[in-house]
Amino acid sequence: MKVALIGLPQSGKTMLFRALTGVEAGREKGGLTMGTVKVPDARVDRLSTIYNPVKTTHAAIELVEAHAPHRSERKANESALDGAFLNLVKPMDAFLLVARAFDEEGLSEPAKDATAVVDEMLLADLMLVETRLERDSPEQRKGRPGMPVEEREALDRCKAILDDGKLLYSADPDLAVLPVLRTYAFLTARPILVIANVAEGDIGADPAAVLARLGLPVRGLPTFAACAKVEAEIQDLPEEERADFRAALGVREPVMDVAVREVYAALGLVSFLTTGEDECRAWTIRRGTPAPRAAGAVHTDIEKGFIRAEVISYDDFIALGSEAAAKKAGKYRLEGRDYVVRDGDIIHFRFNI
Ligand SMILES: Nc1nc2c(ncn2[C@@H]2O[C@H](COP(=O)(O)OP(=O)(O)O)[C@@H](O)[C@H]2O)c(=O)[nH]1
Ligand SMILES: [Mg+2]
Repeated sequence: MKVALIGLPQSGKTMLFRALTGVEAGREKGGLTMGTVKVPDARVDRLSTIYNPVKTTHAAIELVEAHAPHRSERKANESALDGAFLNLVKPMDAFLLVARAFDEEGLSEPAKDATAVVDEMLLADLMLVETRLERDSPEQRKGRPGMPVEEREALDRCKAILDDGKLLYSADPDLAVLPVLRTYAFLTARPILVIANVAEGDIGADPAAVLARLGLPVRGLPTFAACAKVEAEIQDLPEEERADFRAALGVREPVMDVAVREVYAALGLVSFLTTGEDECRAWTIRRGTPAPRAAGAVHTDIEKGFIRAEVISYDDFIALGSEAAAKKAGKYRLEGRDYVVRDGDIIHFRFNI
């Protein structure tokens, strides 16, 4: 999964990148800063203490900071999202929109800033739809065949939603993932989560009250508050000291946990687990993924040569204490190609190459 940090310049994207990845500077690639967010999962930690494997690997989300042009580099009336930026964020699965809210009372305008960015995204989508529909008009086609009917209908529906000022994903999440629309890579067809980057003084406060004071949420988008600076500083501490610091400062939940949970929820993601003496690991898949495709997350050879999945749910495994005990209790299942993998399944794939 790929998630992009977006937002106006100076909103705290780089600071939040540090807070979410724990690294000072990500890898630079084509105008993007890239890093990984470790998906917190107590189940992996617990399995690791049981199997004592050589390696323990959490699921990971790829995080990218997309540098929009700096405010001072933009001319008046110029879009906050230029063409280069739009192309860079096309491969993303979801967006974390950072809104600056850490200035003295009244100086930050997070609701206005977030709305401005979302409106730019909506406008970019609308322009794309209109261009494509225009090109498909009989006058422009001059006898050449038009686009397939279902594509045309999907685009008409997109146009109606965007004309109405609504985001594609919020208005119709099923339409947003239609295969005929995939090549368009509409920005608003992907979930947008807003993070209000609040001041230190707001850390311990009631989140609902803080958001209400800031005029958030906007456009019904899922929104949470975090202080990127403090969370980044906490990441610099040794792991065993972090919880105490968070408690002392009143941080209710690390921004990493909140962000990962929200991204998982928005994208319908679940994790399955693999165990062994070599490695205990969590893997991310979309809810509803059948066993062979889940195997493909581990290795394409396992998907190709898939025979069966040996499955124990994590809860059964922990309750019964061992694989042998789970087998004896009938909680060890052999599943075929049609089996839909569930969150927390511990799986051994049987395959031949
Ligand atoms: N007080 C405070 N300052 C912050 C916070 N987050 C970012 N900043 C400062 O705001 C400026 C812009 O932050 P940066 O992360 O570079 O923003 P970006 O342009 O969106 O990547 C920097 O000087 C940061 O130190 C925060 O939570 N609190
Ligand atoms: Mg930055």
